[in-house]
Amino acid sequence: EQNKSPNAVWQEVSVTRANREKLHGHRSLLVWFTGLSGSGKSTLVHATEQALHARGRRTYALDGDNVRHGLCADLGFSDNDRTENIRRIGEVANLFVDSGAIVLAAFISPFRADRQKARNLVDPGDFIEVFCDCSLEICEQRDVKGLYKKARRGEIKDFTGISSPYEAPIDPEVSLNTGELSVAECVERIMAVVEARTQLT
Ligand code: PPS
Repeated sequence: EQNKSPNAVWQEVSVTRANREKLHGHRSLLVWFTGLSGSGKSTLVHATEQALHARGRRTYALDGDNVRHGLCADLGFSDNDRTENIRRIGEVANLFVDSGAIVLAAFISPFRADRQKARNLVDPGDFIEVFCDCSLEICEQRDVKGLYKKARRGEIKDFTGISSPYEAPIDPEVSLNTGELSVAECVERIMAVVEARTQLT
């Protein structure tokens, strides 16, 4: 990315991420949920956030539909706009990680290279990719928002899985068959990985 503010100097901080993590009693982390529309990303983000919150963890959830009303309101669903969407979200998520929060991000994020860039923004080990692995058939059958029907009718162009690609993760930290597992089972698996990674040493 071209930096258009070459004269902006980096301001050193006096309260660090490590200070904040100590105050919170746990490490911060970025948990990145990826999958087709209707694969359960938002449901799992919110259920996991509740479980973490109940244990006294500092959390923050970033969700596709919400972010697209503000931070990314100027972006659509072309390949370039999706890349820019994920770039901005990665940067924002990184700031929240620095604030000491366990960040839960729910975005289709269909391109492997874009997810890799988000991963590279945080320290190694501070990124957990959760693949919400649900077949297109099941997502389309559920069609919670009626978007697949519209996409099939040609009323939405560039729709993921129909007229725009989805590149599945190759080696995600957590892979969940969300077409078969219950929400509780999924949350249990996510929590096991998240809780292990957020222990302060
Ligand atoms: S991306 O690809 O990561 O930039 O997408 P994201 O920001 O997660 O936004 C996905 C939600 O936008 C709605 N929507 C679409 N999805 C896919 N393709 C097209 N063309 C599209 N148009 C609108 C849809 O509600 C997605 O929400 P989820 O929660 O994934 O179903």
